[in-house]
Amino acid sequence: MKTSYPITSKQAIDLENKYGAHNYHPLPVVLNRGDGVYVWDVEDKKYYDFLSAYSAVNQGHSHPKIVNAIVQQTQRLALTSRAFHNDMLGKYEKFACEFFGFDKLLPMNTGAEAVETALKICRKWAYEVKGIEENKAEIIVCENNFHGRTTTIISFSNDPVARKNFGPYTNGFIKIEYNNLIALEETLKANSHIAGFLVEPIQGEAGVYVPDEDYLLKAKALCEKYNVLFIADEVQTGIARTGRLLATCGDCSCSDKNCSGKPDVKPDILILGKAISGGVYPVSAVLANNNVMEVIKPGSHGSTFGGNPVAAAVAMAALEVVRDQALAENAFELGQVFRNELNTYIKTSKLVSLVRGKGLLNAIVINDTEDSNTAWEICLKLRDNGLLAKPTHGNIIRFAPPLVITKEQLQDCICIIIKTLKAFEN
Ligand code: IF1
Repeated sequence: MKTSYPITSKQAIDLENKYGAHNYHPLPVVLNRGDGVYVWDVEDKKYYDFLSAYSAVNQGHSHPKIVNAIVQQTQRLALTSRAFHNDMLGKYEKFACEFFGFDKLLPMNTGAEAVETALKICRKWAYEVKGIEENKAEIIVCENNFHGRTTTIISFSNDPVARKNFGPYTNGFIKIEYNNLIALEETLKANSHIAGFLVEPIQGEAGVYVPDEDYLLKAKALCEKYNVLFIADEVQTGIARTGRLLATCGDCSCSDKNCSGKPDVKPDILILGKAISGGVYPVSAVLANNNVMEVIKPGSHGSTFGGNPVAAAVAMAALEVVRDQALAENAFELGQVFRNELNTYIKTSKLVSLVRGKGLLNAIVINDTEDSNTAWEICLKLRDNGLLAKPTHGNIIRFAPPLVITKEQLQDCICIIIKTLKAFEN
């Protein structure tokens, strides 16, 4: 059967409805082309992409350097499995370790796999290095977390839709309030079996919830005090999205010429996904220093596709783009422009109660109940006006454009957003 026939939006949506599992509720728009900050639908209407595939396309759609890397490498050698060496993996591991300041990298494919990998490493470290009695290790996680969709990860989610009827669940997790250092210390003090603390530097799915300024730093200090691994899930916040190379980075080179570019709050285990590939291919990674990563031995973990030569080539190109195009600095500066302009509008608005975020990971909160569909209605109007964004919960809209966006393009987008919001004021 021919698969390259032209198709209307309606036909494409009908096909997905009939033949696809109904695990999503997408905005009704059917895309078939992308370039930089823009995407086009099948009727050739052009949009600004303000989701960036949940921050996977930080480098912009079809970045020529990344596309070139995937094409060249795929033509030469695509997959060997880890039963044999390939000539790209070691180069990539060295590049990424130096880029982020760690001793070792373990390559996987998706964010959830990388989170699972981090949890396994953490438990193994607890038994073999910290000396916790076997099968007794506990990992502290936060309420309203989002770390992926596997059985173990949803076991410690408190989203009823993500969890319900997928039990029995995996044991060994203790949930505490996010951004609450007292709860963290009390839990660490009360329990001698704690192996690690898994945290998102900013909670994305929870609605771009930014913790207090010193939260991560103090949480890391508490982990050190109690000999517990600090595990940062930077799948969404990492790779320049929040105006730093990592959201756990302290000083950015944009504001301080002497900035080392190294994270201030250095995680014991760093989890990366999404934009480490520039969105052209699933690539994820777990980074740690030798004292932690050396618990992993042949046979204890792996993946058919993890560390394949295409992933290695793509990830190196994607990270080079972040560095060479100064995407962290651009996200830092334009993020401030975005929040300033929206704050000016919000002062006069009854509809929008606040804007929050860091760099170009931002969200507005609509003055309505969580189960309302106002945010959805606004996103449909934004679409009509040429900008694609997606609600998280009924009253929050996330705004996360590709980081290659220019100031002029951003100003244009701010106009679209404010014009659209004004139409909902009454
Ligand atoms: C979906 C949100 C974003 C993540 C963090 C691990 C993963 C994710 C911090 C897993 C994935 C996604 C997946 C996406 C929705 C989404 C999301 F709305 F849920 F919060 F990005 F904003 N850690 N996040 O954010 O990575 O296995 O998907 O590669 O459709 O489920 P994955």
